[in-house]
Amino acid sequence: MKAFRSSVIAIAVSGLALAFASHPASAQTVMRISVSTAQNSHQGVAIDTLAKEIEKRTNGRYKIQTFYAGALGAEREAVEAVQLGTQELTWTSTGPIPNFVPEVKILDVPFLFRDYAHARAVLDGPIGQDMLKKFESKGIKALAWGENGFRHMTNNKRAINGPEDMKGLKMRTMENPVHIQAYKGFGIIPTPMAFTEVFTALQQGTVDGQENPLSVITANKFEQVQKYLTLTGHVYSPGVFLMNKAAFDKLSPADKQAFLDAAKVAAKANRDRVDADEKTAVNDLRAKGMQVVDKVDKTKYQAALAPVFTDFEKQFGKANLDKIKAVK
Ligand code: EAX
Repeated sequence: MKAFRSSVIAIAVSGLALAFASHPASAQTVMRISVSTAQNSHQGVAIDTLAKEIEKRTNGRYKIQTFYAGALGAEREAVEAVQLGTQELTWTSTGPIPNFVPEVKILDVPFLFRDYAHARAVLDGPIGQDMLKKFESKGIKALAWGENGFRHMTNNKRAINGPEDMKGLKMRTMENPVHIQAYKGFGIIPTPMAFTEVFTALQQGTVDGQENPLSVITANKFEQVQKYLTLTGHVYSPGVFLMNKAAFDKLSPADKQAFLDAAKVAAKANRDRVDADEKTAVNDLRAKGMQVVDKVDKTKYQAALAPVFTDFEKQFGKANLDKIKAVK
């Protein structure tokens, strides 16, 4: 019985060896991708869809392992790892990107985009597509723009009914110089920190508040540690699918196309989930006890940033800002 079993195993093993020897192309390459929020979120949908589409389009020759909630590190570490090639792929917000690709900074300017349709048109059009190319000289292949969403203010101190109510609030911000400069303009005390530390910082009162899109607020259950939400929509937060450039360059032309096509499908799924979250999140957060200010006069918030905008026009060029604003 024992002898029989081992000969069956021996046949199976030699059959397997033969299969690999005669079809070397059937060997599987495993790659890793990460996001900073939970799997059940627009970011989880983004990388789950990318993994599924790449596997499908390469007949399983590429297997993408997915990691959620900063399991491989926060966004900045993930971008560094992709640049070094210790991790092949990541989905990140543009929070940490200015430190790697300064040209992308302009997208983080507050009140630059009117609405989701405008932001998506800019990113999918020549301006956004040219920007994706800027990653290449930094050792990164940007596969496609994804989406994080329009950011809103939450805090534990008071309802924000106008820009004056933000004065003196200690708010966690992304490690993004454009955001930090703008939020100082609001009178906020910015405390940059990695996303993976935010929930605990809010819980322990290290900061009074934070700002993030509805999709991020709900996926991370910030309603458990934040009382007030105001729908300021003060800045659009892009997402982007990144890959180590050397790993991308090693792909065959057909596989390169498969990865790029997969990223397009994943970006659409990512945006569709943001759209779905936008429809349900406010009711959901109210039901869970958050006090939500949803009537917001955005012109007041913009006016509060007038001196900052003067500086942004110098930094980025008024013509460049106008070019983005003019996209229909
Ligand atoms: O997952 O760091 C942040 O606030 C970003 O929005 C991040 O993508 C959240």
